[in-house]
Amino acid sequence: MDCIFCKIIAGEIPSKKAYEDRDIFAFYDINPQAPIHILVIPKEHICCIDRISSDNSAIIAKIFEKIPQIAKDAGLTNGYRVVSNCGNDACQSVRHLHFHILGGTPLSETMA
Ligand code: DGP
Repeated sequence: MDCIFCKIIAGEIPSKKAYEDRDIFAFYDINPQAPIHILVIPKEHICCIDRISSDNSAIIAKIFEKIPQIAKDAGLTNGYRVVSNCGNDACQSVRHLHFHILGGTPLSETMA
């Protein structure tokens, strides 16, 4: 499968890792949109939120259990935003489900 995030998980493309366990990988975004910008992804290839189901939702729950720790370890002590783009209208550019953690500065009040 020609998926850039699967290649990052496999170490075929270098990344700055923020967290890893059996099911989850987190790394710093190559094009940061905030002082701290981390992507959290399932190691299993799931294209987007549209493909979350009862078969894989335990991994999504685990991601959200780990996000506070990943944010804290990255120094985000004053809040952060979590975003996931799904599909064309949301400008999802990488079709491997990912959750952006953004913070390190006061963020915009608007989200769209
Ligand atoms: P989205 O637009 O929601 O699909 O976000 C995809 C993000 O992935 C975007 O912010 C840039 C990031 N990205 C794309 N390719 C790479 C890469 O090779 N390395 C890293 N670290 N981030 C990448």
